[in-house]
Amino acid sequence: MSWTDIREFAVHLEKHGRLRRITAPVSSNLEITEITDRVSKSDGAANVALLFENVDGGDVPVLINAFGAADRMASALGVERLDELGDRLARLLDLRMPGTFVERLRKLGTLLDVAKSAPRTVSEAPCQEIVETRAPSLAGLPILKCWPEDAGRFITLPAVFTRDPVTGARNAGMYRLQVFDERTLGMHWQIHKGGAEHHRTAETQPASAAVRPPTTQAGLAAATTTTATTMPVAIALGGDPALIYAASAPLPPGIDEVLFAGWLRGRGVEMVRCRTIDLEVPAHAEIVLEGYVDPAERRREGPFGDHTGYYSLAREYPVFHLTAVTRRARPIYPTTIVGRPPQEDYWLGKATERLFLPIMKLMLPEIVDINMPAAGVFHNLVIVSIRKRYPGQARKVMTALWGMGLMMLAKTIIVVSDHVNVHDLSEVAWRGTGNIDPKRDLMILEGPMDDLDHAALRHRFGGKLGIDATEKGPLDDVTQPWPAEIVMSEDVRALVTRRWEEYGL
Ligand SMILES: Cc1cc2nc3c(=O)[nH]c(=O)nc-3n(C[C@H](O)[C@H](O)[C@H](O)COP(=O)(O)O)c2cc1C
Ligand SMILES: [Mn+2]
Repeated sequence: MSWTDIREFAVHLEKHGRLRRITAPVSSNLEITEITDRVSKSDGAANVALLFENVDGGDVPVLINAFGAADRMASALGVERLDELGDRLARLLDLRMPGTFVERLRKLGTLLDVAKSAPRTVSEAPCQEIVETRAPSLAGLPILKCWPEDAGRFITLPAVFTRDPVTGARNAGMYRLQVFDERTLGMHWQIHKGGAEHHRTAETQPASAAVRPPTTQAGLAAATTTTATTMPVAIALGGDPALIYAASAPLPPGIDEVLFAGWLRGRGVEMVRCRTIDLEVPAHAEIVLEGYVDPAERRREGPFGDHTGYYSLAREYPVFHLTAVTRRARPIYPTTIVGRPPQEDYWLGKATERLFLPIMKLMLPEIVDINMPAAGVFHNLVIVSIRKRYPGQARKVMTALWGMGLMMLAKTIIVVSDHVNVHDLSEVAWRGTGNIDPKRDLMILEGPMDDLDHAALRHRFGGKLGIDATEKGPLDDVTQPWPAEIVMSEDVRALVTRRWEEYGL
């Protein structure tokens, strides 16, 4: 099962009672946040996707919380359980691939390709039913102001497309965008991300080697205040859910999110050339913002109520200038809110956790399972279970994880033994505190920290905590005998089960 676009997915959700339409007039200013926050924090049938049909009296409906539960996130990616994805990826990887980890990853790129996942370029696209190049404007889009102290309105569920100015390799990342005015946006790609890497490369490129500046009249007019070294950027809203997810996924640099989305959905994503810049965007997007970033320009972005549950502070970030809006005749505006967990983004992260588990196992075969609980907002808390075979293995796993892609940003890693259910936080707290001697089992070191970590030693750098909460024994040079865990004998359990009725309980 795969989707062509977000509206097809929305129809599917509605048919299964997982989406509700709200026809009452609502405001994009805080009101949608409060409604969505309540819905996304509720359980079961009350947690539904929301389609607000009358926002600010305009005619662009707002779709939110479409991915905000396990079943909807799975269904967005065409499966019933998120674990199926990991299983699929594990099968893809289990070809007794020779070579180092990096070689295997490279091989992964070709495997995805072989699986007929490659994007196709089309010449006509729903996302270009309307093309506005003369006076492109964000006015009329129901972009949310999410929280009271936000610096303004923010686009929160975009796929931001860039190209490496030297190699031409594509990246698609989900980076929020602050509305400065109707044709200027803050570009919040954090320093560790793909878009920022392309941006750094653009900064070091001489003007002649740089990407082409906008070619339309409007684009050229907008570009006159900049140097020729502009970097084309396209922002897609909507499109196939697998691609929206892929933009949020921490793929290794060089692996194309569009190819990956094609693999997820079992057929290549249809892409179309932008009208004012040299980039391609998903043909089935609802709205596309074409434009460019001048590598030399920065502007204060934020504050923004973030997924940590706190406001991320205002900082200098690059600026996006609009050269065209292309869209459907009657677009839907897809968005999300982030804030104190759990919210919709938790489920996008869960999909990544389940999908990337086999890749982590490929590098660290002792890993059994992993959990990044909602309260840990991804980077604060990672719980991992391992089969321990030699001294120091928990520490090896922690340090390896800290060296693996965006896992470098993990603040706390708790390692437990293979039999521990990492998804049972009560069990993790029980064993994790009972099985450690803090003097022996804690490892504190320093490294790169998440951009949003407000408690770090300094911005983007700080301490990390590893906790070896595995059972200790001779392997760990522990001389005291380790006690057995309390378990009732099988015959008594069977007896009591058999006689349960008799007890009248
Ligand atoms: C709703 C949502 C909003 C996000 N906002 C940002 C953001 O503003 N800046 C950022 O760097 N990452 C943000 N992320 C995380 C990135 O999308 C994620 O790290 C992804 O791996 C980036 O793609 P890349 O690895 O190609 O850079 C957000 C994720 C989600 C789910
Ligand atoms: Mn990427």
